[in-house]
Amino acid sequence: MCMPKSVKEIAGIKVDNAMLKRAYQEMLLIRRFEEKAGQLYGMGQIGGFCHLYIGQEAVATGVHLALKEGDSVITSYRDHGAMIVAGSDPGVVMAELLGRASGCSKGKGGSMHMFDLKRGFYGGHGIVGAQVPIGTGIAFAKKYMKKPNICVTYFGDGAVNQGQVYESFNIAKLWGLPVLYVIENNEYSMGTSVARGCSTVDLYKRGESFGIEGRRIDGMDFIQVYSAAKEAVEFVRKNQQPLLLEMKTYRYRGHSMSDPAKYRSKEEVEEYKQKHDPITLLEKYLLANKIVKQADLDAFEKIAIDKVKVAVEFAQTSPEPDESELMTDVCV
Ligand SMILES: Cc1ncc(C[n+]2csc(CCOP(=O)(O)OP(=O)(O)O)c2C)c(N)n1
Ligand SMILES: [Mg+2]
Repeated sequence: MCMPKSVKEIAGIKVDNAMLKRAYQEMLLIRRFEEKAGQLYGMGQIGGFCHLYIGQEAVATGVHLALKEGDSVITSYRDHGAMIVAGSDPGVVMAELLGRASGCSKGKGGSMHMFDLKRGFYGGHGIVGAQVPIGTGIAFAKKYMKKPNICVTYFGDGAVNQGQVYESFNIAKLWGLPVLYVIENNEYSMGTSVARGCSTVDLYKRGESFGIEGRRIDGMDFIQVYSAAKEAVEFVRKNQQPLLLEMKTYRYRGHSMSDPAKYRSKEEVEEYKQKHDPITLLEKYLLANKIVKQADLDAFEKIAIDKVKVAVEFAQTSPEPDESELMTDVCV
């Protein structure tokens, strides 16, 4: 069958030009948003913890674009990117960071506790690995209610050594739950490299003894991420079985905003930025395949910057939560 010119087949998965352009814009928006968040943190406008997603944009973007209406997502505290690509208003995300009442968690959750249930986003979890059984439970709910949906459950290379991850794997396989586990292997768990903290470093094999298949993907390359995610999401949905993807990625900034950065060299970070940056890689692909012109890229840049500006203005002009909210929405 002849494919329309704007649709390319990559490893059996069709990726159209509109999707590629959208992905580029989503990643750019996350990057500019996170850069601004880092700046505002430095100015003292954001309190508490703040874990930036810079460098990892292709993962949340590629996986999200492979989902369909009604699917759910749950992740760790490094959650701003997943919120933005889920379609949450960047203003509401920024307001949460600034602790304002108009934030997605009414300004009381902050960076680590973003939620947007309307868009199937279940957080934002500060306890390493805690989202894994919850995501598995969400997948159980989909199955129990006979919904044609799945739950994507992200966790880091540091979370792979937590016991609750393996309890979840067991139940997910035993009960045939529609959960896609995505390990975001950004090479470090705070200041501990995968090699220092993990007895086995092929993290995609961690589900094997439970009968869960796994694949390792270049998480810096949007097209690879999207293609793998599309295939995986359809497998999980159709077969009602869990699956594991290990996304090899990298974070450019510190673990959080207070990071002495003594555990890796400047050269290592620079190498990723120069050779593997997800936005630059897709940009080169778009230009080389004449999907966009430089003028389009300039326009995308302006759109992203303007959206972040509007988000910041919204956040900064929103009031802080009222004192009467001090004991609401919290477990006491
Ligand atoms: C159960 C638990 N242990 C320790 C911590 C402290 N802690 C916060 S983040 C983190 C590192 C997790 O690394 P990883 O899973 O690789 O995620 P990344 O930060 O790289 O996204 C640790 C140990 C915690 N929050 N929860
Ligand atoms: Mg990590």
